[in-house]
Amino acid sequence: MGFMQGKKALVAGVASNRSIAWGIAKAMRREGAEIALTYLGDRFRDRIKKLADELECEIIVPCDVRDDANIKNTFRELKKHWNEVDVVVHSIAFANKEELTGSMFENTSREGFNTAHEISAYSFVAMAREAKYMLSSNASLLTLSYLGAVRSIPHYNAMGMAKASLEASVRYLAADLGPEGIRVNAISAGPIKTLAAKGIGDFNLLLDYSEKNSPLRRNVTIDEVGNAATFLSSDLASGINSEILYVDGGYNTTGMGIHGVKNPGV
Ligand code: 0WD
Repeated sequence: MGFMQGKKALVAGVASNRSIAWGIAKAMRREGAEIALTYLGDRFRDRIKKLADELECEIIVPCDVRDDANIKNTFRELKKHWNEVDVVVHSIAFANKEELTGSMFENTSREGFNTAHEISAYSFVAMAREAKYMLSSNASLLTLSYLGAVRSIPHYNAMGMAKASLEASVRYLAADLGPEGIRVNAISAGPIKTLAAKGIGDFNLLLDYSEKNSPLRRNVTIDEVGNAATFLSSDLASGINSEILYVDGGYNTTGMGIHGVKNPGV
């Protein structure tokens, strides 16, 4: 019997079978959880339906987190199937591709800054607020961050600032919801080739550099992030709250890369 047996988990942010959210949904299902998925819009529906079938997941709800009514509707739909929800996973981020390149100083517009923060950080708070009335007494909320929140990473730009805000929101949500037994954590994942990651300038260089310089000398997989997310969202992690857990092979703890990059002209 898996250690998520009896848990009900809503996973938001599956865009393809390469998504980190997909790694998380698969791992939670393997450990016995029932899964519900949200998808961004009609364009994704058929793809998500196929993936949902693989997890015997019957609840798929459209949700564009830019719209409060969409978020409200997600939990209204969920309530038709489940009385309570034990786990909410937020694996969503967006920034304008044109601004995920070059320097942050020169290439961050007011609109681009706002968009990145609204979709990648505020949406976690908005989802937590709407989820609240359905959360079980020892529920867990989880979001996905990246090292760019706490270090400058070439081309990550406004997304780095949005991730800093997201990590702060983990701490504030944890403080607000902790008294009710609800835990709020983030996983800061190492770089993984997904649809969203392709939008980041020179992402292949970043992958190559972290593979060569992480203590494990390799990048992590969505399955490894999925396993860590499953642990964090389960009762095995009942004492872990307001934490940013790095799943990056130890890369964030290194002070100096020992291998160069293929093209050092970043
Ligand atoms: O290297 C990486 N891939 C890392 C990703 C390293 C560390 C963290 N992360 C984070 C991302 O910043 C994000 O928060 O993990 C989370 C998941 O990202 P992912 O799995 O890398 O990317 P992807 O498979 O593209 O899923 C992100 C999805 C969107 O995909 P697209 O490709 O359509 O942008 O976020 C969703 C969408 O499904 N999304 C939205 N969902 C609802 N409303 C919205 C929106 N407005 N915008 C994007």
